[in-house]
Amino acid sequence: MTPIQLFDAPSGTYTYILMHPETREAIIIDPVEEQIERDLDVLKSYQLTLRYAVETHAHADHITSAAKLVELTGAKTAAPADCGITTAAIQLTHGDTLTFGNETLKALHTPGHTGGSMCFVWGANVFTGDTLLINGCGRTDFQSGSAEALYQSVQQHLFTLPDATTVWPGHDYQGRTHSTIGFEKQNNQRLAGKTQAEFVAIMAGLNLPRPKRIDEAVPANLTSGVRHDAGEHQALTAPTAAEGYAGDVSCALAWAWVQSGEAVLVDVRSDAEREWVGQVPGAVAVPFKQWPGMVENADLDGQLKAAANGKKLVLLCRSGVRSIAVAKRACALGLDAYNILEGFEGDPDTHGHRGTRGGWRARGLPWRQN
Ligand SMILES: N[C@@H](CCC(=O)N[C@@H](CS)C(=O)NCC(=O)O)C(=O)O
Ligand SMILES: [Fe+2]
Repeated sequence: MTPIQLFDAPSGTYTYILMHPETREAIIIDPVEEQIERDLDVLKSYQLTLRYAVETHAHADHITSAAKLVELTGAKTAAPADCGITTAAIQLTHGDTLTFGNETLKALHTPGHTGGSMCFVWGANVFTGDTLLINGCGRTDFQSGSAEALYQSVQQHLFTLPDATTVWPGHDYQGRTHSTIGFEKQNNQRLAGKTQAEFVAIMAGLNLPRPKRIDEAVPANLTSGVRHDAGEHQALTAPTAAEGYAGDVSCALAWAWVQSGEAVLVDVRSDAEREWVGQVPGAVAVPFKQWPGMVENADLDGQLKAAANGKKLVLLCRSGVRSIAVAKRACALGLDAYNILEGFEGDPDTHGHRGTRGGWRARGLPWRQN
């Protein structure tokens, strides 16, 4: 059993197609938007029926073709449950399996490169995404990444696989294609023989540049590759200046900042609104009521400072009124606070179609209902 390994040169990304020869059922892992014609040709030439388009994580460097692939092939999207890919039909948790013909792909939750990242085991193969690369590993400096978590994921879930297991990485930037667990255990310069503290120090010293496409890629990948830059309000334009606070940002830019670890999203709606209308995964709740005295309130000040923890704040309410009041207060406290335009539901007076135009929810950004 060997996967078909395909390469996207501009992003250095590997895509894998796995098949069960008798039934011709197949799975694709980490497909790339620009390579959809190539991937459809491969599926056709091997007469494969695609069952699942699977992501190892919400990528920061390229856009997935998963949504388009499933539309064209009838497959289902599957993604790690903790990645916030709200459109994925199957939300994978640790130990879950996907079946194609008589074959099984098993998901391992391996946080570190991102909080939700997964690796997938297929017989004597492991698809390591950006958790373990050949003589390297994924960076841990954005998207809820953690060097400590990555070290533990590798030690607990990857270096415990048989030494002969073939490692198929999510990327390689130097032309290498695959490795083995035994070889990486012995030779990986970041991980072999390193203590957790040594590994954390190595990762802290990398100082890698931001991926060029991160602001465009992450929001799109959270909806399986459906772009958010098509609509008039959705472009990832720079914040616009505002009086009394740091500025106004679109929902898409706010989410891009949250995903890249630059900003914390604070939801200032009431507990009831969040519970009944819906909420944003990972948001910090700081309910704010517009009654006299509420703005200058030690409790509110403390919660805002704690939420920011040195990062930018992006403030969300229903339609963008309360969030401005709180942004002003946060900036008066010395924080770097932005208002999210249109809020969670959009403004019915501005757009006339409440819930269908404008607002976090209508724009397809991640949210969930209790
Ligand atoms: N230069 C690339 C970014 C490459 C990058 O940051 N790759 C991530 C994976 S999404 C990584 O973990 N790289 C590890 C490394 O370079 O050591 C771009 O702009 O897209
Ligand atoms: Fe990545």
